Amino acid sequence: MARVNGKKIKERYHMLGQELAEAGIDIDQAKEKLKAFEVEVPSWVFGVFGGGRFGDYMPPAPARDFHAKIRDAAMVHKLTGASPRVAIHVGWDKPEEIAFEEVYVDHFAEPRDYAREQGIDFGAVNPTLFLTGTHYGSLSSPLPGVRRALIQHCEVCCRIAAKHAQGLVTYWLPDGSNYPGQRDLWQQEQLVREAFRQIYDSAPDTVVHLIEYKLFEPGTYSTVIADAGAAAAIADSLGDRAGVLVDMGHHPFGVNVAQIVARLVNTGRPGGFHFNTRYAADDDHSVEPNISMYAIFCELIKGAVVCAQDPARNWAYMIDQCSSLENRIRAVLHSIDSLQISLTKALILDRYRLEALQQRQDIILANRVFLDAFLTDVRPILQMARLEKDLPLDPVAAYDETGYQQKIEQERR
Ligand code: PSV
Ligand code: MN
Repeated sequence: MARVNGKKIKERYHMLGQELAEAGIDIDQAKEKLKAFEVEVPSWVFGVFGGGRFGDYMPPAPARDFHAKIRDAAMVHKLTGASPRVAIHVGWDKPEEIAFEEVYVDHFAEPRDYAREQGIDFGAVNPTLFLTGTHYGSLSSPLPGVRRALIQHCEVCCRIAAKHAQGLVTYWLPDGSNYPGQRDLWQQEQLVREAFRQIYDSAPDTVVHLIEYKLFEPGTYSTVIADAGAAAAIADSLGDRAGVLVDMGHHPFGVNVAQIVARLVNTGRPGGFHFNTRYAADDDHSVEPNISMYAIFCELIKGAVVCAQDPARNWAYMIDQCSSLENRIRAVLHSIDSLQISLTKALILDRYRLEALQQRQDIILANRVFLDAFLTDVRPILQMARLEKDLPLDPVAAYDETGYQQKIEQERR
């Protein structure tokens, strides 16, 4: 965003407001909803990972311990005012503590307090089901000892979530197979269901469980929870406090994610969304304000699970991106900016007009009305919201001015 002063922003906001008022759209209402939007950032996006066949390149200054990840997440919130929670990955954030026993629960009190001192809190709790011993799978491992240990790990995570976070646990399983015949597919599914049953039944009843699906990884032939239907079937079998977690990157190309969202919202179950851009049929890239993101927000708004009047109805939102080449903090700030743009576009959609056209099966006009909002430059609304919240107008540019990057590059050499 170009540098503009407060007076200019107000003028632009006013002009856009007048234009949209003619279509019956209340720009102030859109702005207030936008201000209420919150998205979590994951601790792991700031941490040490990368490497592979191109060597060990990592963007400079990865956070090397849990506290550093928390400070990076707090910096993101300071600049955006929109990410007041950091999602944690038990066993990854503190690799020395995989947390198989009850005693670990209170080990998370100290970092939680540290997060609060930095101005943020803990969000979703992620068990780590893909570390040592899980090369044949996690909750469906053929090794009963591995299954037992990981079920206990999930149980501990549920207690951490209930006691030190928001009561939300999100699960991603690396379970699948590489060749036909390698595993009994029926048995794998059964084992996963039994494990979830045990975890759900033993969890404090304030805990909400979201099950994430992914087309592949690491299994290249089969994946136990490969799609929304598989995740939903498990969630349905558990109870009201279980739902599906959609990750934008986890679908084959061409899959209509907005439609999946519509279907899931319509079930009335809890849900969540991990944002990124699906370029690689995986979850690597920062969010861009593209048509898919806009269409997804349109469904979330229709279902009143984003910026809801009753925040308890909101789905759980998190950015999940890998940032293997780009500066991580900048990349996350860019994603939040992109999400806010997409959300704002969806907030100014002329729904009444669209519904009328849908009723009449007016294919082209309905599409044009849908695109009207998408093609509108909504940045005056976003800038006005930031101005009112005393936030930098461009979080990415503001980050570069903080000197934080230079500081961490020195400290984390
Ligand atoms: C693996 O694909 C993954 O990126 C999932 O999306 C999880 O949400 C994340 O890792 C953390 O386990
Ligand atoms: Mn994810």
